[in-house]
Amino acid sequence: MTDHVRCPICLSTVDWAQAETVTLNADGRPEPLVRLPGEDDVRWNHRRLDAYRLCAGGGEPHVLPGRYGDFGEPLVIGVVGESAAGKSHLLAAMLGMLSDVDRMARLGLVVGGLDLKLHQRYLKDVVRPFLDQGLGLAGTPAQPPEFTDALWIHNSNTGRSFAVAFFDVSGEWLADHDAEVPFLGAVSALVFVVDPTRIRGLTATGGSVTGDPSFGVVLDKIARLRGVDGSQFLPLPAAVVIGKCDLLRHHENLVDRWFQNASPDEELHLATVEEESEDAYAFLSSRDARGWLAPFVRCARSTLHFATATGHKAVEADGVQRSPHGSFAPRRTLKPMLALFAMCGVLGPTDLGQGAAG
Ligand SMILES: Nc1nc2c(ncn2[C@@H]2O[C@H](COP(=O)(O)OP(=O)(O)O)[C@@H](O)[C@H]2O)c(=O)[nH]1
Ligand SMILES: [Mg+2]
Ligand SMILES: [Zn+2]
Repeated sequence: MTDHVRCPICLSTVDWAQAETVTLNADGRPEPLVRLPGEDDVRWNHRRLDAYRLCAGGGEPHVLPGRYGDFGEPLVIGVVGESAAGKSHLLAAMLGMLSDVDRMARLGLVVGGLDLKLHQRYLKDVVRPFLDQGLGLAGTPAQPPEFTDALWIHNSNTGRSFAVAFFDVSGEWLADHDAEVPFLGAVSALVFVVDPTRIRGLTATGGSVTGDPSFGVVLDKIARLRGVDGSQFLPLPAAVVIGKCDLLRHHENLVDRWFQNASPDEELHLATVEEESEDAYAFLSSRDARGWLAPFVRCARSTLHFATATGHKAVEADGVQRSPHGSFAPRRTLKPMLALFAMCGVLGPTDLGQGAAG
């Protein structure tokens, strides 16, 4: 157990052993949860299933998942990109893949919810309607970043467990609240989502040639926060994902080859990450989209990927986005997350490429 855990909501350090155990009442307010005299482990553990830990670090008291600090320094993964880049759909697809017990087992991983209520609600309200019923996700409200989901991940090859929290940041919020994104001070790794529809000339004649402004905002802020604004590299792993690749396929050889003969098992095979990164780098450079390479250039360790969260364009009826085929079919969304896991130590170096052999 770590002594102190950095709260990603307010950035204060929480003395984990001392942090008060609470539950949330019907109004969402924290109420202390105390062990009754003589209460045995079975009952106490049961009552603690939905428990949180209180962070009294300043401002409104807020809570962290009950086991957030139980496994060493938690991993905080943020998803960055301008509004409508495809962050929420990509994250939902990634978390859907991480809930695939069989695939995870082939990597030696056991994955579960850290905050069980939040995890179940996210799967039920977001991931399943998206993957099973083909319902698009509503736009992320412009509000401070919140935990989208928090997972407990155990690697049975290394015997290590991790708490992993995911943050989905509203693009509008980031643009207007430059100074108010505290979770960046606690972030351990980032997923940068490149939206090809914003790159001039790729899917339409309009678009930008200078890159996604939110990338620069986040990179500069992290450089400041870490006190490394003078150095060349940021000590932060990053996966840069060229999303919405369904809109690019069939025109672009460098993209197509990653979707053509790739079986679902190939996604578990990390040995191709370097080659995919080279192709994605070559693709963006050759299409005057070097601006989107900023995270790759500035982060000390980074990978580049091609992915599609929906597999095809959604159709809109009565204000609701639906899949024309009844379900969305994400492709290559797991690999960027696995690459990040490898960079963060969740997957050991010996896990790289192991899935393909299983
Ligand atoms: N064609 C296509 N559209 C996508 C994909 N992912 C997201 N979109 C669309 O892009 C829009 C914005 O997606 P969203 O995830 O809400 O973006 P966010 O604001 O970055 O969270 C929505 O209309 C989605 O249907 C994809 O993989 N392919
Ligand atoms: Mg969103
Ligand atoms: Zn806090």
